[in-house]
Amino acid sequence: MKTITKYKHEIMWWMSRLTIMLTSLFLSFTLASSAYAADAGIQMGANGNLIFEPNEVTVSVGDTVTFTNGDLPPHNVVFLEHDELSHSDLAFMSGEQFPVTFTEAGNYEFQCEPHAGAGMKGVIHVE
Ligand SMILES: [Cu+2]
Repeated sequence: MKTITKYKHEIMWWMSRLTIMLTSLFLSFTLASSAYAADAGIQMGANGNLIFEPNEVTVSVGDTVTFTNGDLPPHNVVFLEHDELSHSDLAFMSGEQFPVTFTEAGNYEFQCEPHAGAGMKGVIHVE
């Protein structure tokens, strides 16, 4: 009888440990996703149109804007007068991402080279 009681205590101990571990795991995911949400995302070729969606965003210095390849590839992102931020390599796969981090305030105009003529352009304001 005594051994069963001891066993129960051990199970309870492990279950409380498991609960704590799962809770902290859940919290770290929640915090990570909310930190990501503070930055911005732009889709390339959104909904089968040759556009950036949105084509104008405002972010803070230090923020990262992630370009995600959507429909009608290939697309790229070329910033006017900012080669260091550009991703001139074409993205062919839907879901491919180009993260771009802005360390200086300013207005950054960009375009998709194959589709600039179709109006696939945008601007990012960094404050
Ligand atoms: Cu394009």
